[in-house]
Amino acid sequence: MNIIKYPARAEWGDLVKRPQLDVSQLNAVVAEVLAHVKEHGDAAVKGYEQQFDHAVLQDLAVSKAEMDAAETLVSSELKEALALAHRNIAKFHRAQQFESTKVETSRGVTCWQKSVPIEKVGLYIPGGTAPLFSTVLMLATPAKIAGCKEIVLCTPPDSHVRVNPAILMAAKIAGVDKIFKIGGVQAIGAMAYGTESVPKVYKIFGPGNQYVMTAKQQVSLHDVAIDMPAGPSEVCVIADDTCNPAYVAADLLSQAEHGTDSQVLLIATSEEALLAIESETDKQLQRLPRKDMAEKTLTHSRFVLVHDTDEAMALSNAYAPEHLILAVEDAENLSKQVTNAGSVFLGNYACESAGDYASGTNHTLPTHGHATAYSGVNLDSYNRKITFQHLTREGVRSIGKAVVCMAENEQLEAHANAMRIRINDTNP
Ligand code: HSO
Ligand code: ZN
Repeated sequence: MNIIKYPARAEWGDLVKRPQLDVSQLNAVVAEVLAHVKEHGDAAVKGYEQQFDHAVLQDLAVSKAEMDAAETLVSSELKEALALAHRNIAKFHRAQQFESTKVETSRGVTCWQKSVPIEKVGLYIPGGTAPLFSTVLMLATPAKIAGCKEIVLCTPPDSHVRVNPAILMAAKIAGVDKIFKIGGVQAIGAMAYGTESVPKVYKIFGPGNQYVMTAKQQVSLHDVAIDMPAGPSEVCVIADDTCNPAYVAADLLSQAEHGTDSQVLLIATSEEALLAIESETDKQLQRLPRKDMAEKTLTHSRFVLVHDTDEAMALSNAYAPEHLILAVEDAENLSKQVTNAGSVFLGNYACESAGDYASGTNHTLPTHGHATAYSGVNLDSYNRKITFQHLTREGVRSIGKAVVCMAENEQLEAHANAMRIRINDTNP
């Protein structure tokens, strides 16, 4: 890790920078796959599955028999853990329901909003080195609570045409309707355009590698909405001398094991704590099965020493981390200063893993500094707010003149007329 002591504010810009991914080469490859899926549907998808996942598929959909088999393949301990996580995620997201209120803005003019679920949503769950079945719960649970009518899930099969049973089990618990054995760019294309087997959806959610990210970006230009721009996962820990260095080290490593492009930033207000965390990190690293990956991540991680928690928080806000852990004495008080972060963990006991799996908050969060403007996935991500209004005759009297005046000044005579005809109507 790189230790940086008391950096001047002028150096912060470099400290909070993420590596810029050059996707320009990917763009052409991704565009070609997408175009092919758009034109040839299932046949193209099956071809790419053979090419990229070495899976020869007859049927793209996961069958009822495969769903039933998953039930027997997953241990009862894991099933119980999934059920607990699902309960908490459901409880937290159910509490996000929108209450509509009718507002009389002028006499006779009533306006209101209604939250209406997106009818068809697509969820992408990557395969890769760690099959993230927890992400199935994070994406499908709020979709179900919002009332999305069709929830489609795509995930890559292995070369034996099987999908990880824990992914299927999580999908079953969360109530996903249709699961397809499709990965990568072809999955994004299938959900964006629709094929003979895969329904077209209106919004695509979920993480993925650079190819998937690029595909989501491309389809979002014309065809479908996406949850958010995504990038490698990140954690920032602010630690003072009351922190437990072993806990902090464990948190940093839990992020580091995600992938070599993961971002790990420690901001400590005490040199003693920083050094203790560093040696704990080294110690715990040796025992990890994914040691090589975590070790690589740590080579580009930053351990920064600052003067106090105010300065630490200012630096964290400039970084806008996906996850922020406050391992400090008065975490609640310090948390009031958070302006940019995806999800915040308060105190020595709130580890990121709690939120990754089972506390109830969503783990699909903005990375790459997008926490400055984006929220993580939540119930609203699956809804649109449709506005409604009703005007009475009195309403026309209240705002009619203003509408006509503004329309005339914008030189939109037809707009003015639409109101004028109502104002002048003596026999409504
Ligand atoms: N930390 C990841 C989510 C995750 N961790 C899933 C383990 N499984 C992004 O928030
Ligand atoms: Zn994680």
